[in-house]
Amino acid sequence: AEEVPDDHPRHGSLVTRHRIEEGVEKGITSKQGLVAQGRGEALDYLLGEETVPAAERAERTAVARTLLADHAVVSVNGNVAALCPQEAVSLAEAVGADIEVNIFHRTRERLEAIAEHLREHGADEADVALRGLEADARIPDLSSERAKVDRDGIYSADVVVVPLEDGDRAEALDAMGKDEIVVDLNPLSRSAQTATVPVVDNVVRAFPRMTEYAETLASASDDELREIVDSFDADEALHDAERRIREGFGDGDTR
Ligand code: PTJ
Repeated sequence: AEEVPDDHPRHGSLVTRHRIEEGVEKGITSKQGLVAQGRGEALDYLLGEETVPAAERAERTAVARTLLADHAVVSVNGNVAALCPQEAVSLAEAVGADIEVNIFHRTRERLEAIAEHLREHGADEADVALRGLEADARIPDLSSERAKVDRDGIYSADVVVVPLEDGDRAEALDAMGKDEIVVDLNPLSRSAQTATVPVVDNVVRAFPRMTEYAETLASASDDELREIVDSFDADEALHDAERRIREGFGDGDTR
């Protein structure tokens, strides 16, 4: 990839963009993934490209909920695999979750390319089950290809971490009674609105921070974890994030 100068004012955003481009070239990311990335970038710009306090609270809560889970799965699509494969593996390992490749624009080649990319980024050495290739179960009442899941993975999980989700699957997983941790820069998206814990942050910042929380909360008791989960207010977190985005346009507050 082209070099991005370290002192470029939009360094982070350009590096991320290159990763997505490379993802498309390697057959990991779908072309629609480029469009999703553009939408995400615009929102991230308005958020100041930083983890806002509401997202920090959500990330800590998300980790507490995941540590309490019987069976948690981190769902990985073509964008997440290109942007932060290693960070996805580290998070799954830190919270004791599986990783499942689950994609909207589904082809066998892309599923395998993503799985291989994850293996190259630590999924092999880590104590993490890599799922999604069996596709021996279906999420009920969901017509998209994302309905195809592993019986021992997303199908039987009680908590699913879903970054860059599409709204239909978020609603279908919710209807199955699962708790969903959605990482999405758009607080108005149906997936963020459906989430048990909506994390309005860029996945490249959210995953490493969640892994840090997993380390600090590793010794917490179940009661302490439950207290964190119970005191979280999803609507408030969404409102706070939305307010930050409005402030990004400069109406009212000066930043
Ligand atoms: O790999 P596939 O086939 O599963 O396809 C993945 C995409 C992302 C293309 C597919 O799920 C899709 O079309 O998603 P949407 O409906 O475009 O939704 C993506 C959401 O993620 C939007 O609300 C974006 O603002 C948001 N988003 C984009 N990039 C990031 C992000 N959120 C967090 N971190 C990002 N880096």
